[in-house]
Formats: sequence, C-alpha cells, structure tokens
Amino acid sequence: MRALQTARLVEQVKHVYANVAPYRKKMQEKGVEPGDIVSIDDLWKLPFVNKDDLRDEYPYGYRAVPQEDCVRIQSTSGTTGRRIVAFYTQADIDLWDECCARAIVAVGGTKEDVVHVCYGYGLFTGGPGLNGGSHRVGSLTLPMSSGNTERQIQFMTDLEATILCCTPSYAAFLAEAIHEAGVIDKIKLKAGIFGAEAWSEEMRRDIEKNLRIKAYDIYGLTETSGPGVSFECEEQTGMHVNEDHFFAEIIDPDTGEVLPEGSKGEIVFTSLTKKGFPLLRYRTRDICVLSRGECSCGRTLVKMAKPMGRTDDMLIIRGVNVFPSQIETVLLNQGYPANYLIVLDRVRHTDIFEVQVEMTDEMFSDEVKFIEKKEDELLSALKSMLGISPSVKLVAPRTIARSEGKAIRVIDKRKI
Ligand code: DLL
Repeated sequence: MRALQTARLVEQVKHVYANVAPYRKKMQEKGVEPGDIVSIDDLWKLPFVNKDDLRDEYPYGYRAVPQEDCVRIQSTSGTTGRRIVAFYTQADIDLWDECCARAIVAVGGTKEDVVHVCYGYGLFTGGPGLNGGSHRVGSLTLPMSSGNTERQIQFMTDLEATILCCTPSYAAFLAEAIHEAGVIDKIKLKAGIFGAEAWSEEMRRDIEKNLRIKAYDIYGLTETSGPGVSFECEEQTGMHVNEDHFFAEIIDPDTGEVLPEGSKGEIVFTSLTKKGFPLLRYRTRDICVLSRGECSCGRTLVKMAKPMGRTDDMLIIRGVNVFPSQIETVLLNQGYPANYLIVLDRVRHTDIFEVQVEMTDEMFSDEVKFIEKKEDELLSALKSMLGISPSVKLVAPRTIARSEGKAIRVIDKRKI
C-alpha cells in the first residue's frame, strides 16, 4: 500500500504543480518543488488547501485538466461565493464508482441486490455516487432521489429493494412512514448505507430495529469526489478509508502539525488518483481519529471514527450543509436586521430547524395575517438559498438576546 501511495503521490504532485496555478504558487511560497516529494512520508512538506482557497479560485482555479477532458461537475450547496465546483474526468467518475462499490460490497451487496438510492441527485454527490457504485457492483439500481415518501415506499416494496442508501435522518423518517403505512412485513431491506451527516449509535440502533436491517456509515465530501472516501464494514466500528485513492492525515487544527495515530484532530485528505480536481492536503474541518488496528472483516485499510464535530461554523441539517452567513445574506437582502437565531433540535431522529428573526420597528405589526405573509416570503427566500426549509418565526424588535462578546447565532440542541 505504501509503495502504491508513494508512486501515486509522486505523479499527482507533478500533475498538480504543472496544471494548478494557485497550488503551484503555494508550493513556491513554501519553497517546495515536485522533486522534493519522493515518498508518501514527504507529504507533510506540501501546503494545505482549504475551502476558502477553492472559493477564491471559483470556478476553474483548481481544475487540473482542460475542459474537454471533463465530463461532469458536482457542487456543494451555498451562494455563488460559497459554492465549490468539483470537476471529474471519466476516469475520476470510474474511480469514484469503484470507491462507492466497495462500500456496497462491504455491507454484503452483490449483483443480486436491489439498491434503492434516495440521496438527492443533481449537484449533490450522494445520489450520483451511490448510483455509480451500485452500477459498478451490477446491482439493480433504483434512482429514486429524495422526497415523495409514498412513492419511495411503493417502489421499495414492489421492487423488493434490499439495500437502502440515504441520509440517516431520512432512513429514520422512512421507517416511521413504513410503520404508519402498515407495510413493514413487505419490506425486504437487509442493509442501509447512511451518511452525509453525523448520527449517533443510538440512532443506528433505532434504525436497525425499526427497519429490521443492519445500518452502516459512509463518509465523503464534494471536494474529494463525494461519498465513498470511507465506508463501514460488517464490524461497524468505524469507516475504512479508501486510502489507495485518498490518503488521510490527522493534524492539529491550530498548528497544522501532523499528529500520531490515535490522536484526535482535523482530518486532511490527499487525492492520489483523481485528475480533474486533484486536491493535495485538503483540510476538511472534520474532527476525527484514525486507527490501524486489525479488523475482523480482513480489510487492512486504515479506519476513521465517526466525525466528532467541525472546526468551522458549518452546520449539517438534514444532510445539507448550511453556513449561518447564508442565512444572514438572505435577511439583509430582504431588509431584515442581522439579529437572528438558528435553533436546531433532533426530535425522533429528524432535524428541527427554526430561524427566529427580529423585525425592524418599521415592519413590526401585530396583525397576524401580515406577519404570516412576511414569514412565508422569508421562508421561500431561505429555501431557495439553502435548499431546505426552516420554520421561520418573526419576533418583535429587540427580543433576541444581545451578547457582549461574539454574537450567539446558533443554538444546537441535537445530541449526536
Ligand atoms: O455529504 C457527501 C456524502 C454523500 C457523504 C452521501 C456520504 C453520503 P458534502 O455535501 O460536501 O458531501 O458534505 C461534506 O458532510 O465534511 C462532513 O462534515 C459531513 N459528512 C459526510 N459524511 C458524514 C458522515 C457529502 N458519515 C461534509 N458522518 C463532511 C458525519 C459526515 N458527517
């Protein structure tokens, strides 16, 4: 593995240096040249890349091949300035499919299976990633995308889906809907592959009990390709990293120093094989631990624990990445003051997302109809910015508590 990683890294550094001007500049500033990287052990010499670097170079700065060699983009949610667009060559899609196929095989998937994918399709990587993995395995793939729960249940029962792929919160919601519809005995699912957001062991137990399946975790991010960077096996004790494609390091988020195995810190990925959008030492902002013990499944790939939080202010709500600044942008555009509070909770495994917003003195009214109209307008603006709907509550001027220090914008009561 180390020999393979070394060979791939050496080639990848040459490719990035030759084709990604902003990264070449970073290397020059650090005084490191491609010739200095002769082994995977030299990785620490390379500069980091972070979300802001990618945003600053939106959209093409980190693309490393000509446009005619790219066949696809995927993107993170967010406003234009906050969006990240990842480019894929056909070979990049193939290796991404391969990584997701490994996740399906690890939960017992074969070509006999019917894989029901209700991650979103489109710019989000969840649907396309698991869809490609399922094709690669040769399973019958149901490209359901998200929403329309009644139709999901109908296809799941009629086509006898055996593997479910969606966010853990949607799995919990589906389980409830299936019980309410009284069709649990018609469900043939045996496993679920759930990721894109944090979920607890308690949530795993509930989903397993309610859907009568084994529930497995999967991790990834748009910047590295999407789901399939790491995946859980039958042991269910952390996710094996596909480290022949994505090399993982744990660093101290304050100093950038690489930490020894078993330490808690920020997980950083280097893409060893992708050519369209090959990021070296990408800082994910996810807090994590890596471990290299023996696994009963026989895989020797390093394992990462479930992410334990983030070092930035990004929230993941119902699987969707949300930055408080996006909400602030909408409020300012709509003429509201930037006095708001995001309140998050998790009730019966579903995220509750409320945005409380102060009205100005001029817009304040005690007429219920007027307030409801304003709330609806704000809701649709927030929905189009975020891609998910919060419940919007307009409150009287000066009722949101002011802080003496850093404003408290988020109250997250979810226990994950
Ligand atoms: O969420 C890719 C994905 C799709 C992963 C489907 C798994 C399944 P992004 O939208 O770019 O990509 O969000 C990436 O989501 O940095 C983590 O903070 C978080 N995340 C992803 N998977 C997990 C997980 C997709 N299993 C960000 N547990 C990452 C906890 C996760 N957090």
